[in-house]
Amino acid sequence: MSMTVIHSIAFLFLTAVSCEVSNYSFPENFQFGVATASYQIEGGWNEGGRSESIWDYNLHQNPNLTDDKSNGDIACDSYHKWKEDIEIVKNLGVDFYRLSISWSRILPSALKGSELSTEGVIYYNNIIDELIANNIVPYVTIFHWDTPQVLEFKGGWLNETVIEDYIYYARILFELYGDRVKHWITFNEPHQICEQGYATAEKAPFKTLQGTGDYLCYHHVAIAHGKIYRIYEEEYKPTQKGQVGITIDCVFGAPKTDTEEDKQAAIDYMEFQYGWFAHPILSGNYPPLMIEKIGELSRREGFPKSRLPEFTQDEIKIINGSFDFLGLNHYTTVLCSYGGNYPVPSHRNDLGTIDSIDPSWKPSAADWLWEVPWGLRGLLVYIKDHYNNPPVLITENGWANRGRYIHDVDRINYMKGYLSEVLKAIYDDGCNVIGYTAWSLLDNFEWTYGYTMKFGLVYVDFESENRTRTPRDSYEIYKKIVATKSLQIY
Ligand code: GBH
Repeated sequence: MSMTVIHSIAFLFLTAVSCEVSNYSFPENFQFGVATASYQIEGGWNEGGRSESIWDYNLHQNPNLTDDKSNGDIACDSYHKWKEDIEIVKNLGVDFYRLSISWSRILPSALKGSELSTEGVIYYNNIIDELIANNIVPYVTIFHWDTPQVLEFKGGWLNETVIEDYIYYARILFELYGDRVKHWITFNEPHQICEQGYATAEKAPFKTLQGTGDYLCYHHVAIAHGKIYRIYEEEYKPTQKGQVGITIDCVFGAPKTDTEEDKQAAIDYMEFQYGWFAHPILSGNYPPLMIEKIGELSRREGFPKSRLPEFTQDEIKIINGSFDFLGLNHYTTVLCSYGGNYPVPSHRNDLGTIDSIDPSWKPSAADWLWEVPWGLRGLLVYIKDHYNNPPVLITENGWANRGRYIHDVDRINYMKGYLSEVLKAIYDDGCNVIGYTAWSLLDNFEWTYGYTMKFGLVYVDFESENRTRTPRDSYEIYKKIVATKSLQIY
């Protein structure tokens, strides 16, 4: 027997026995895709007149912000290798490619009214044309965390004038690319933009305004989202006929035990961690529980009014129902109970629960990611039950490891397990799930983990000047899943 045969048998065995997969097939119109984000893959940080984003600026100032003292100056070098990337997407056979656009590459001066960068415009134009020529539908995220630093100098998402700057930028994208791009995602993960960016300082711009800056940030993000949704609906949709959604991430919260107290803790968790973002868009305002609790705590802390801002009636009208599909990024689950010792004020203190994990859950290389496939089903059912079964597009899901790890059995098992739960949610629970996106196409700049954390279906050698790409086993397996719309691939 040759080595390759022995290897394939071992590989088959490992992937076949380790999890039970669903017998259902994905619906005919179910869409499969793969995702990346501009700062994480592009590099070319100052090419074609691009200005610094908050990530460039902060990491240039302080390399110690990342585990490996790295930054996205070169990353996967997709600024030069975009054609090769699209070839890899094409061979994967997916229906769509979710990419994001770098604001400061399109508008180096960023402010409303500022000039376009011709080279930046051409870069994305080429990508969009090449995708379409290869029968891959482009799904474009307008904002994936890379605020132009110019805007951050005036307060970033804490200053309401950013709403008009964002609208100016998004309109330009509709004008430039809307003839060919029919799927727009306004924001990626407002939770991380606002909580990690302005409260816990885990992401750029690394601010620590706990329990205030986070709420103000999302208030502006929600208004910007609602306004641009209505602008598209009125001015572009009649001719361009596309769809606009937002991507909200959620770590599912389940009760730690089946006591009434823990069950209530999990309900509070979901309202504060998901409802904070989803409720305004799906139901018109912040969850009543948040309004009440944060109002009460703010008064006790001596604030003259609630730290959670209030929407006007007009804003509520604009934001309520501002989606054609609901993007969902989901990776993991936690168990909830009351307690915890948090700074006052802070969002976590407002919530008042503590997260734990079940020791039987399989850990990934990332300290926040455990394999808990049933959590995805629980979350999909939660969304269906609380928000009238909206069309949900899973815009990210994936597994972290370290090193080259081409035979990534862990990632394959994770993907099959989570996709099985998607099938159960669709057929057994009646959830309206319209598609699934693997994060990520390539190993890339994983924010403060730098290049130490790998999410790619494709390994990238960051030591090589060429940033050589090598598909992992998970790439081949996902390809089969996509081609057969089934998990029974052996
Ligand atoms: C996504 O965010 C991003 O959209 C993407 O850019 C990124 O590369 C990918 O995931 C992989 O990380 O327990 O307080 O540490 C994932 C969002 C990040 C949400 C980690 C939960 C843990 C919070 N998740 N976070 S904490």
